Amino acid sequence: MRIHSAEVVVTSPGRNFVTLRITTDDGVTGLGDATLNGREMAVRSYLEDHVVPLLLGRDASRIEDTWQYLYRGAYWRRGPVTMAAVAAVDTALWDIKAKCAGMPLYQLLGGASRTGALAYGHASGRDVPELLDSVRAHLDQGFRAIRVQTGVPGLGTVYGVAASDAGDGGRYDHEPARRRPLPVVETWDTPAYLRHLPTVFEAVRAEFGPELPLLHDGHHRMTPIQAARLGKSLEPYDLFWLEDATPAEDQAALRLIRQHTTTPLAIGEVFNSVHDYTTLLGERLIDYVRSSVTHAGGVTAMRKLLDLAAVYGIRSGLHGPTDISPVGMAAALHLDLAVHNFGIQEYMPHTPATLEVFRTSFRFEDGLLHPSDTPGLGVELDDTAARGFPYEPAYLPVSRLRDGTVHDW
Ligand code: EZ4
Ligand code: CO
Repeated sequence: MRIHSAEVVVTSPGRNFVTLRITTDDGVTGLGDATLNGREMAVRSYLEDHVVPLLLGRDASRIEDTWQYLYRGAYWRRGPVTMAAVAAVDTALWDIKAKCAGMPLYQLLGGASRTGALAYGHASGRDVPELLDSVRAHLDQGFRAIRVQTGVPGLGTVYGVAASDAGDGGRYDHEPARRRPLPVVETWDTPAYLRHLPTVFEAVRAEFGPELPLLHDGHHRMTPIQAARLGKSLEPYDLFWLEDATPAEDQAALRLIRQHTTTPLAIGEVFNSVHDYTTLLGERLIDYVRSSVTHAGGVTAMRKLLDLAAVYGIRSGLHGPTDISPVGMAAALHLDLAVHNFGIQEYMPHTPATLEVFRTSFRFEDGLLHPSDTPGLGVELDDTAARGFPYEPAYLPVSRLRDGTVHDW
């Protein structure tokens, strides 16, 4: 079974997605997600100009060999653009292999280890009353674990907080509301955030009790000692995890945080290689691995990363924002179901327009996600619908401190 063709589809049903479709000479198709928020066209070029020509005529069944060929063969290895491209090829080939086997992908990964993947939803509010309403709305939607983000007194728009409660329980999805060809600038103040956040968690625990798993994303804003202090001050509220407390590329920073707090730590959504994790895993400096199939080199690489994490008792918490396409989400769900060291899965439901383009079969029931038993990944792309949503340049925001200094967003 040879690869007959491969094409890149860029579509923007409310936000941009990059998808690779590989077709074999006997007409089997596979999809892979290559979406890199704000750098979509770089991945499209990498695939179209440098990868697709290498794929034509290759044996579609040789997934590991193709991964190594694209990774080692380029000489210039790692990096988000390269690894999103490699991920898309790898995921599409797994989709093809599972379709040919007539099985859902999770069966090829060892079969189900659980009935479904515990998902967490994104509650947010500009203030505490709005946040509590949003938590309630998410519980009503069936979520059994909740990420908590709020505005900070004195600051305007803050990461993770819905700009308005548009009758949907404060759904956070910053990009579609704020699309423009230049990044917007947000003002940030870490001391104000550190003073405020423990009072938010105190209010949420007082309202919803001790059992509900609560998560929080620090989104790379703190220094190690600030993160250590936040972890300590949140200990009474028993977080499921504190995510991205410090900029992720400084693995050694986690040593300092770990010395001071028992709040569980999660990191890795911006990582693209197992090599980004070696200190973190080997020294047990984190509790959850946050990478996505889309950005970390595909199903093949993510499986290896999770198996290495398992050696150290570290669990998965795969990245699942709306800028992971339904194809990337489905790939995550097959791994979530199969690996022993599953922890939790982030889940931001995609918009109806996105689900018109990507026909999914995964389901969300009683707080758990299941990839379905459709052979392959269980997602198909509707080309006609995709063509109705052309690419629009859109960027993530940029942070500046009150004195104008560029900060981590
Ligand atoms: O900001 O995916 O935990 N989730 C996150 C996301 C990221 C976006 C960046 O494209 O941090 O909301
Ligand atoms: Co995050």
